[in-house]
Amino acid sequence: MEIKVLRDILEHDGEFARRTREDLRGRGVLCLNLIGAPGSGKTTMLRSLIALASDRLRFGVIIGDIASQLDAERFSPLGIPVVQLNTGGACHLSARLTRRGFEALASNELDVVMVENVGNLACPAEFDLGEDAKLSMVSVAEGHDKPVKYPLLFHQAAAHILSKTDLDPFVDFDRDQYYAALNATGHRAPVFPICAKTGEGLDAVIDWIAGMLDAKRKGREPGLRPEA
Ligand SMILES: Nc1nc2c(ncn2[C@@H]2O[C@H](COP(=O)(O)OP(=O)(O)OP(=O)(O)O)[C@@H](O)[C@H]2O)c(=O)[nH]1
Ligand SMILES: [Mg+2]
Repeated sequence: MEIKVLRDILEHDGEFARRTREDLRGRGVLCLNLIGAPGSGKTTMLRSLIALASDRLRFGVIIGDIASQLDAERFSPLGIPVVQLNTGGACHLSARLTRRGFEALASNELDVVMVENVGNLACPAEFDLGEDAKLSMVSVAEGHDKPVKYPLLFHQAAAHILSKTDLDPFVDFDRDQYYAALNATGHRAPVFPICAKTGEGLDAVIDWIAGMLDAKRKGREPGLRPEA
């Protein structure tokens, strides 16, 4: 019974994801779904990256959290369109809820919508929101073993952000082991080490996003998502 209910929810949610994907394709907007643990640095990176790319790309942001508007408020100085979604307890964004965010952004001329999912490496990976690609984020403070423990996300993601590299000297994160763990998931994606505090590494992420947008607008969408 429980399995049937879950299947119904996922099938129904899939319809919202399909509609969102169609809308975004029609508008030529790229959507990236950023997934990482609580405190891994998602909002900090988005703020720094969007500020740095402001002369190249028009961003909108959808933030998912269980509660509060705190993250959305952090974008106020940037003057970009931001929507805060609260799941009220669910550990991931659903396509149905996220669609409300896309609808709220629809009146803006945008190039890229960044979705910050609810913080964790497990549940959000299970849900298609209609995005073009998922991004994984792990901070060096979390440990190099995360791809081993949460393989689905790392297998699916079209790029991997390794954040808080300024903390490298203070933690025992082993990059070789991180890359080995990533490779074991069968991922086919670039890795971007970044420090959102100093901006180090963000230019490469922006170039990658611009390339993804260009590919989408040229109709090369199927290459954006790894096969299941
Ligand atoms: N040292 C260092 N700290 C960082 C960096 N990026 C973010 N932080 C800090 O990490 C903490 C969490 O950052 P957030 O950006 O709020 O993390 P988040 O992933 O959005 O967190 P949730 O929304 O709660 O899931 C904050 O205190 C940030 O200042 C970084 O590059 N270096
Ligand atoms: Mg956040």
